[in-house]
Amino acid sequence: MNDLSAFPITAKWPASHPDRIQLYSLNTPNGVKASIMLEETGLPYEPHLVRFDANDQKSAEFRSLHPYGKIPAIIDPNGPGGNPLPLFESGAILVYLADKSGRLLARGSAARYETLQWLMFQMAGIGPMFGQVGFFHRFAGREYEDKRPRDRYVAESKRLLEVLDTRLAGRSWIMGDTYTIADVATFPWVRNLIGFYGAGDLVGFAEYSNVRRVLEAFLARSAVIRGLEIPKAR
Ligand SMILES: N[C@@H](CCC(=O)N[C@@H](CS)C(=O)NCC(=O)O)C(=O)O
Repeated sequence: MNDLSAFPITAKWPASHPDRIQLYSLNTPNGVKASIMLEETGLPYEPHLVRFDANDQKSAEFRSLHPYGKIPAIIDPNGPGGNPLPLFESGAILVYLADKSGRLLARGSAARYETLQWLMFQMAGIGPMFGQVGFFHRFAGREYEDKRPRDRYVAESKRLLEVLDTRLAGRSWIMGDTYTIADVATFPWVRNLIGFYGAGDLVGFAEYSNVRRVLEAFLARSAVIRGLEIPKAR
């Protein structure tokens, strides 16, 4: 029997299945990276909804697991050495789940590091830049008269999309024939940019035909279809 009571987050989000990976998340582009990965791997998990409309992410219980107060975060009751492993940052979670399951990330070969390179490209480039486009185009920043901040993030996002489009030319996925955690990290953000943020025209999305093609293939995967709805705000 796994005991997770040492983790204060379990007081606010009790574990009904403490033997399973505990996922604390919401179905945002960073959140769904974790749920899609869990669905892809088939690892047993229990999702917990972190409501932004209730500021759950800022609660003391949540910040006991993630001091920055951002989703996603997990606890694996059976981490390395059989000890519970708490983890935040979606990139770290993807690498951990890939290693635990033996899926979606090569071991001990150049392909591993190339996959991590593209994962970092998402974490450090695509996520932050697309996110700022969202702020300045869709959320509070859209009221700002000065459009230079928005234009800067749009220009950076176009650079990133150009790089991604070139990479995907003649490839099924970022790593070629193999679907990896780099795809799981990247395509929820592309979907969000043109969907929820409504920035498709702004970034000239129609020009990036390879990105469009691979996004479509990604969104057709059954694990992706399920993961995009977990955990959904009710
Ligand atoms: N680098 C972090 C970013 C996480 C992040 O920005 N999460 C957003 C949702 S997509 C969040 O929790 N926002 C709530 C807040 O900032 O209060 C990761 O990839 O896990």
